[in-house]
Amino acid sequence: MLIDDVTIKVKAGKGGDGLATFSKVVLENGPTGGDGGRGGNVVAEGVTDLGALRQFRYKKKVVADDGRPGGQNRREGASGRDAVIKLPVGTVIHNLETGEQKEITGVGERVIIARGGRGGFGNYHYRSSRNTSPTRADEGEPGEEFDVRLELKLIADIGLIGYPNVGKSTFLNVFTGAKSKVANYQFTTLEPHLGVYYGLILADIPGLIKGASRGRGLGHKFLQHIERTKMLFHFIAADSLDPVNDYLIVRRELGKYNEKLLQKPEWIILSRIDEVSQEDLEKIKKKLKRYNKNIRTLSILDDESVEKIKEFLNEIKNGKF
Ligand SMILES: Nc1nc2c(ncn2[C@@H]2O[C@H](COP(=O)(O)OP(=O)(O)OP(=O)(O)O)[C@@H](O)[C@H]2O)c(=O)[nH]1
Ligand SMILES: [Mg+2]
Repeated sequence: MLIDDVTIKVKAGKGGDGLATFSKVVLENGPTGGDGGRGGNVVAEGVTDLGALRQFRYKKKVVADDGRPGGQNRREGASGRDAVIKLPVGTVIHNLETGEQKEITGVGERVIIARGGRGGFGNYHYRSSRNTSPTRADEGEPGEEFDVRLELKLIADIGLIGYPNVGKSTFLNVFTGAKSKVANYQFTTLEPHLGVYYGLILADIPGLIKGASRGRGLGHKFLQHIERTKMLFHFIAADSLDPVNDYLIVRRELGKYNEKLLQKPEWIILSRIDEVSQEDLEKIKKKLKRYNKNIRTLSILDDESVEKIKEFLNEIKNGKF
């Protein structure tokens, strides 16, 4: 199962303590205590592996190393090592203490989640003409420590949505060569899949049904993965008993999850048109047009209709819509 929402603790390293000491060389005897080293940060790094949050199934705490204390002869303590965690690109990092959000959007991109404490000054730092023998040295500062929620929201251009068993995964596989499971029953798809059509990223998600917002079917939590898509392809099976009702139900569920999803540009993909007569098809189109005029038809059994969808995808890729 795809893990796309986990809460963990992060703890950055404490800064090393400063040292208070004096030179043992005769006639010198000045302060020589060095500063402590910086505590390690907890750092996130973007990776392509969508399953990377799996590492937190059991491991719920990430701790960076503390800085080392300052040494004799003004030696600064070593910095603590950063703890680097790999997060899938698209992960939103919520600081549960401050509400602050950070985001990983690129592979290899690094973001500091929690900062290590500064090292304390040693007594060498405090020497002055008035006080040539300071005994003061500071403790290192504590590192930041709080809970973070790591929420993966896929980064895709087009989200494929609709009722179960309407051909969403088939579409993904035919046009992008992805391998999302296809079968003639509901809820074949249990977790999101990505596919790429010449640079255009498509996200296939599980089907929605009436009451999904109340947990029916597979619920609606996975809609987080289409929140950031630029547009939606809303699949309606032409051979459904009531295509308009299917459309309206899914729209209602989208709105219940997040009103903003209703404002995204949406195309209806009227699928499985080989299952109905031309006459019925025209009737369905006419009815659906009252709600959304952007309708494309598709039968994956018909090469011509597949070509037309390719042209459509090319137009989207070239920024026509
Ligand atoms: N006749 C016909 N069957 C199709 C077409 N497209 C898909 N199918 C079939 O419809 C069934 C459902 O396809 P899927 O791609 O698994 O549907 P889905 O929307 O991903 O379903 P869930 O993952 O359950 O939400 C499968 O048996 C497909 O082979 C089509 O254009 N014509
Ligand atoms: Mg599917």
